[in-house]
Amino acid sequence: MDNPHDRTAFITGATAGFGRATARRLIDNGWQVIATGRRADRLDALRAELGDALHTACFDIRDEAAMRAVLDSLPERFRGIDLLVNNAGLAQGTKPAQDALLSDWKTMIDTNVTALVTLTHALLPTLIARQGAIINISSTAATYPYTGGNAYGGTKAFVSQFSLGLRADLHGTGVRVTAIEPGMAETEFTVVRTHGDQAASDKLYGGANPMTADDIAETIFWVASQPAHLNINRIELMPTSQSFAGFQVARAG
Ligand code: NDP
Ligand code: 8X3
Repeated sequence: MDNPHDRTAFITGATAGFGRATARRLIDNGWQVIATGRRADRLDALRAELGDALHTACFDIRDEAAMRAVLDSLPERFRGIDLLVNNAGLAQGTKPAQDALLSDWKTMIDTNVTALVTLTHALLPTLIARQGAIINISSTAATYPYTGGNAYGGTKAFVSQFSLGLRADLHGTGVRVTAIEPGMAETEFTVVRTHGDQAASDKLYGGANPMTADDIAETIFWVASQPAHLNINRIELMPTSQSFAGFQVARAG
């Protein structure tokens, strides 16, 4: 965006990880931010840290009525949203499909897909009116399957393809859309994925020298800082320590 001053970003999932780091990065660079999440204490701490440029909204993003109430009650100063960062999301479970919990799959679909499209749909009129931008946080899991990735990868494939579909539909409106597809990054993501099992969480990314939340915030900030004539369609990024494996082969005998 040409002039970051007086620009407003709506960031979902700003109580931790990528979303919180992005709120800091944008406000440091003159933006106003609406920060959301379920943990009120985290939002209060962020407000105390970042001051008046931050507006907080505490709600479960799966709760459509709560989401709409938040949008309807935004202070006047925060109503002109120029950037939607659809970041709130999670993985739950690491087991193969046949051992996975259906409840985990439903939680991921409700959060990563249904809530994301609901919020996007609600904010499209504002974003079109302001020729704004949407940055959707997808994952390398959208493209590269791995054992235990099942429904999580499916939700992120949706996010990446939905981003491209939005690009097509918003053609000519001036609204830009980007999917950011990170690989392993150190946040609370793995603790959530393992349902709070710290030892199991440590094993997932332990010793891997993963990316940081600031790496992703920097990427989001870079995308949001491009001039209006330039749309970054998608960015895939990984730690240097992560790359690709071959196909599995189950051999007879
Ligand atoms: P964190 O667990 O650190 O942060 C997740 C954020 O999402 C939190 O602020 C959390 O807030 C919010 N959130 C989750 N569920 C809900 C909900 N039901 N309602 C409202 N907010 C919710 O993870 P990351 O920062 O790593 O994850 C951010 C995004 O990046 C996710 O979409 C994730 O899938 C994606 N991603 C992560 C990667 C990684 O390796 N870390 C790699 C690729 C993509 P609260 O709990 O307070 O509600
Ligand atoms: C998170 C990255 O590789 O753990 O989206 O699925 S991965």
